[in-house]
Amino acid sequence: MAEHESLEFGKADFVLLDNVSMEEFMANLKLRFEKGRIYTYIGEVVVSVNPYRAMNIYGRDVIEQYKGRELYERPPHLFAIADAAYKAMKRRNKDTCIVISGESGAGKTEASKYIMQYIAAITNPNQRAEVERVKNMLLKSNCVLEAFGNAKTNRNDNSSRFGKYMDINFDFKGDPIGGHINNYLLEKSRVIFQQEGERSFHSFYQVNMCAPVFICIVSPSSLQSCINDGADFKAVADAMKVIGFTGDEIQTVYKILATILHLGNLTFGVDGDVTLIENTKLVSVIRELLSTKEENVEKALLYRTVATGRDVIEKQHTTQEANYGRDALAKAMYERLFCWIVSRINDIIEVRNYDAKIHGKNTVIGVLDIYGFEIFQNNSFEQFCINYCNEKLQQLFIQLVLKQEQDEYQREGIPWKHIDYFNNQIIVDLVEQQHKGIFAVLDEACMNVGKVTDEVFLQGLNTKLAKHAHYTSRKLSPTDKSLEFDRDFRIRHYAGDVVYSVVGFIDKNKDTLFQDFKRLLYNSSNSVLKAMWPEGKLRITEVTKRPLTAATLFKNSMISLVENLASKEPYYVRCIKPNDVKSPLLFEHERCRHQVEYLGLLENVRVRRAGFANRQTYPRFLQRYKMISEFTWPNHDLPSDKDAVKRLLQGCGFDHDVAYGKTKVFIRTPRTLFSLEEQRAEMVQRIVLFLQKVWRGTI
Ligand code: AD9
Ligand code: MG
Repeated sequence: MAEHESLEFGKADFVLLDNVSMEEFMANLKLRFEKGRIYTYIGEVVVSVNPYRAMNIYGRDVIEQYKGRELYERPPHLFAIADAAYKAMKRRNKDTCIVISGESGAGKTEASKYIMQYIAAITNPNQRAEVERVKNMLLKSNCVLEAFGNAKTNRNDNSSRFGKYMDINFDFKGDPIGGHINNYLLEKSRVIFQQEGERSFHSFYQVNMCAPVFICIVSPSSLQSCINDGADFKAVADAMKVIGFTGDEIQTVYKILATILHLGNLTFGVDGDVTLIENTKLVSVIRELLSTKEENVEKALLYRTVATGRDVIEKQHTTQEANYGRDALAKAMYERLFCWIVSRINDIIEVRNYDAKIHGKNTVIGVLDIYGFEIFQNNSFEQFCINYCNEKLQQLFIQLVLKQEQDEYQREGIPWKHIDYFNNQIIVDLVEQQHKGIFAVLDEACMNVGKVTDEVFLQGLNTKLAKHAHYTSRKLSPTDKSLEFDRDFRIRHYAGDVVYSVVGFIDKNKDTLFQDFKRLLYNSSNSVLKAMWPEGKLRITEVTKRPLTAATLFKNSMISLVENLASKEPYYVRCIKPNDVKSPLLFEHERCRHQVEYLGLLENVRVRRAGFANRQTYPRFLQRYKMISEFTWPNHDLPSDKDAVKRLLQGCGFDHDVAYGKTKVFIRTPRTLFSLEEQRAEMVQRIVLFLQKVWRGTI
């Protein structure tokens, strides 16, 4: 509890609430939001409410206040959690991670940037050039990744459409010497389709505004936005240069973006039974952008090479197939571009510092900023993956927050008491379980030799999951009004019910890109583009392996992400979105209550409190409270600090409310802590008065 946080701003830590009820929790959250206190603790977890306005709390002066301090010495802040993660890493040589969660628009990405800025600001006191370079790269990479991986959605003007986990590596001095970014499933379908009111990725608008040389054509209505694409274009171009992208590479990036925009305008028609491209001029433009031969572009768009036994034939597309192929090409080129950008950044920021290798110590802080839970008007395969990802993170939170407590009580030799909570493992299993899970049913449907349709997949779900408490569909619940169409199924997620349309699941899962396109891009004379498509080297007869499906790839990447996070010491930021209209003034009670509920924050407080509301090491406890006891002030003569703390608490009559661990004293109820704080404040007051009198000469 921070002394300078007066009650006017509510309780700085929810564990200090008089009663742990939803009403009290919400009243405190609201009061703090209205007073501009957007951060509140639950022990070491930071609860953050998106302020939707610029806050003057991230400057150099504030950073200085948090540097090297303990969590409770200052008002709750992201900087305190960043500092705690940094200190744990440095002092105890531990890998740590900061997991930021919350629904779309709750403030995760902003939080992750402030955390990175803080870490950059407090490290490298000796201004080593190599470390400065690394820090600069890490910060600049955000700007580039956001341009290519974020988009305006109906929930957030700058919504992350990919998951990002960034490791920052530190040397033995605690200075950043490199990093690595893992990216997770980009929502590439956005390249070809956006729901009403939404945009494609920022990068397209930036290049369209600022690189007229490529004659980009985008329908004007989709350009309307409050986002300053012109200024962003410049910032991204500068960032790419600083990071070390070559001129050729940057040009290729623009060319790929332009190609994708042109592909969007390409239409097919029929003449008799021949499929043809209607706007052939565009083919020339695309050819030039891709540095390939004109007839190759046209051929790849209209024909597919297929191997039948030993024969290789060219099969003409129907217009439907041609449309499908064009869209798949646009999506794949963008996804490949995005992954290439990430890998280029990784090449540049990877650990190269020899110091670290000599000293053998290289610790890591990981920062996870992933797409938040989302419910749209239309929810498809992408929302399904995003929401599954959030289920996994919630599961991790449940396990680790409990596990951490358990570990600590065990370590300190204190008995542990179990607290009930909703365990969302059942939903995680519903999605990822082998043979029976939704991903397994989807993969099975995709493997069908005969009819492979979304309906077959839905039938599979209905058969296998008919009795599952968290699954239903129109077929299973025909009278349910929320299930409007036959194609709908509904999942009861930890964060709410989501109706998914089955349409497109099969295609998106198979994620087929005709080999002809891969060959086309590999055969480009632009070496940067060519390098992005190494598999284009294979001849059609050499392509035998069935690639892993999108669902399997995503599932595997989520499982390894969670394993990775679980192997580190985690710190949590739980973000809350106060309203749906981006207002800095509105605290929509029901909206917030729902988030508090599904994030399990109340249970978090209970777990934290049922054990002990507060714990402090013996020396730290003494440092703070020794002035309230004659046995410890100004110094004690007992054999150990632990004995001194015991003597102090017995003297105050609090002995019954505490437990003495090996290195820490555990205080059960917040009242005891309040009381200690009050006695301390009283003593401070008395000392101040005394000193004033001495100073005035009245004593
Ligand atoms: V998503 O899951 O990627 O769609 P996020 O990442 O949770 O979502 P984001 O950080 O992008 O949300 O925040 C949304 C918007 O809220 C930002 O663009 C800011 O306008 C606003 N925001 C969020 N946090 C802060 C803050 N600490 N101070 C001021 C903020 N504005
Ligand atoms: Mg985000």
